[in-house]
Amino acid sequence: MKTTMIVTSALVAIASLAAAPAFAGMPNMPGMPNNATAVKTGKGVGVITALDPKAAKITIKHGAIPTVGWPAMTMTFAAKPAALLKGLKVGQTVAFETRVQGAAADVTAIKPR
Ligand SMILES: [Cu+2]
Repeated sequence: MKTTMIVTSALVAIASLAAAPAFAGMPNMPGMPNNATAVKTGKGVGVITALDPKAAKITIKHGAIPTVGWPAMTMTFAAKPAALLKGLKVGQTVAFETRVQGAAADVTAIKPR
Protein backbone atom coordinates (compact mmCIF):
# COMPACT_ATOMS: atom_id res chain seq x y z
CA MET A 1 0.00 0.00 0.00
CA LYS A 2 2.77 2.37 0.91
CA THR A 3 4.57 1.55 -2.32
CA THR A 4 1.41 2.17 -4.32
CA MET A 5 1.02 5.61 -2.80
CA ILE A 6 4.64 6.53 -3.55
CA VAL A 7 4.32 5.36 -7.14
CA THR A 8 1.07 7.22 -7.57
CA SER A 9 2.50 10.50 -6.32
CA ALA A 10 5.55 10.03 -8.53
CA LEU A 11 3.32 9.54 -11.55
CA VAL A 12 1.34 12.65 -10.68
CA ALA A 13 4.60 14.59 -10.43
CA ILE A 14 5.74 13.26 -13.80
CA ALA A 15 2.39 14.01 -15.41
CA SER A 16 2.38 17.60 -14.17
CA LEU A 17 5.93 18.10 -15.41
CA ALA A 18 5.11 16.62 -18.80
CA ALA A 19 2.29 19.12 -19.17
CA ALA A 20 4.67 22.06 -18.90
CA PRO A 21 5.91 23.32 -22.30
CA ALA A 22 9.33 24.09 -20.81
CA PHE A 23 10.01 20.37 -20.58
CA ALA A 24 9.56 19.59 -24.26
CA GLY A 25 13.32 19.16 -24.66
CA MET A 26 13.93 16.95 -21.65
CA PRO A 27 15.42 13.89 -23.41
CA ASN A 28 18.45 16.02 -24.28
CA MET A 29 18.48 17.69 -20.91
CA PRO A 30 22.18 18.53 -20.51
CA GLY A 31 22.03 20.64 -23.65
CA MET A 32 18.46 21.76 -23.53
CA PRO A 33 17.54 25.44 -23.76
CA ASN A 34 17.29 26.78 -20.26
CA ASN A 35 16.89 30.43 -19.44
CA ALA A 36 17.21 29.81 -15.71
CA THR A 37 20.67 30.41 -14.32
CA ALA A 38 19.66 30.14 -10.68
CA VAL A 39 21.25 27.33 -8.74
CA LYS A 40 18.87 24.55 -7.76
CA THR A 41 19.55 21.50 -5.67
CA GLY A 42 17.75 18.21 -5.36
CA LYS A 43 17.94 14.66 -4.11
CA GLY A 44 17.43 11.67 -6.35
CA VAL A 45 17.60 7.92 -6.52
CA GLY A 46 18.69 5.97 -9.55
CA VAL A 47 20.84 3.28 -11.13
CA ILE A 48 24.34 3.95 -12.43
CA THR A 49 24.46 3.16 -16.15
CA ALA A 50 27.96 4.47 -16.91
CA LEU A 51 31.03 5.65 -15.03
CA ASP A 52 34.08 7.58 -16.21
CA PRO A 53 36.14 8.37 -13.11
CA LYS A 54 38.99 9.94 -15.10
CA ALA A 55 36.61 12.46 -16.62
CA ALA A 56 34.65 12.78 -13.34
CA LYS A 57 31.48 11.76 -15.18
CA ILE A 58 28.66 9.52 -14.03
CA THR A 59 25.48 8.59 -15.88
CA ILE A 60 22.44 7.79 -13.78
CA LYS A 61 18.99 6.56 -14.77
CA HIS A 62 17.14 8.50 -12.10
CA GLY A 63 13.60 9.05 -10.92
CA ALA A 64 11.83 12.38 -10.86
CA ILE A 65 13.50 15.20 -8.91
CA PRO A 66 10.79 17.84 -8.47
CA THR A 67 12.99 20.45 -6.78
CA VAL A 68 15.04 20.84 -9.95
CA GLY A 69 12.06 20.31 -12.25
CA TRP A 70 13.10 16.96 -13.70
CA PRO A 71 10.98 13.98 -14.65
CA ALA A 72 12.63 10.56 -14.61
CA MET A 73 15.45 10.33 -17.16
CA THR A 74 18.92 9.01 -17.87
CA MET A 75 21.60 11.66 -17.86
CA THR A 76 25.28 12.33 -17.27
CA PHE A 77 26.48 14.39 -14.33
CA ALA A 78 29.83 15.90 -13.46
CA ALA A 79 31.02 14.52 -10.11
CA LYS A 80 32.24 17.28 -7.82
CA PRO A 81 34.56 16.31 -6.38
CA ALA A 82 35.62 13.49 -8.71
CA ALA A 83 36.55 11.40 -5.66
CA LEU A 84 32.83 10.83 -5.09
CA LEU A 85 32.99 8.15 -7.78
CA LYS A 86 35.49 5.96 -5.93
CA GLY A 87 34.06 2.53 -5.17
CA LEU A 88 30.93 2.96 -7.26
CA LYS A 89 29.97 0.44 -9.95
CA VAL A 90 27.70 0.35 -12.97
CA GLY A 91 24.41 -1.27 -12.02
CA GLN A 92 24.39 0.01 -8.44
CA THR A 93 21.33 1.79 -7.12
CA VAL A 94 22.39 5.04 -5.51
CA ALA A 95 20.96 7.96 -3.61
CA PHE A 96 22.53 11.25 -4.68
CA GLU A 97 22.37 14.99 -4.36
CA THR A 98 22.60 17.25 -7.38
CA ARG A 99 23.36 20.89 -7.97
CA VAL A 100 21.95 22.32 -11.19
CA GLN A 101 22.72 25.66 -12.80
CA GLY A 102 21.51 26.23 -16.33
CA ALA A 103 22.59 23.24 -18.42
CA ALA A 104 25.23 22.11 -15.90
CA ALA A 105 24.31 19.33 -13.50
CA ASP A 106 26.72 18.16 -10.83
CA VAL A 107 26.54 15.31 -8.38
CA THR A 108 27.65 16.68 -5.02
CA ALA A 109 27.02 13.62 -2.87
CA ILE A 110 26.30 9.99 -3.68
CA LYS A 111 26.11 6.66 -1.92
CA PRO A 112 24.86 3.14 -2.65
CA ARG A 113 21.57 2.20 -1.10
CU1 LIG B 1 18.13 14.35 -15.04
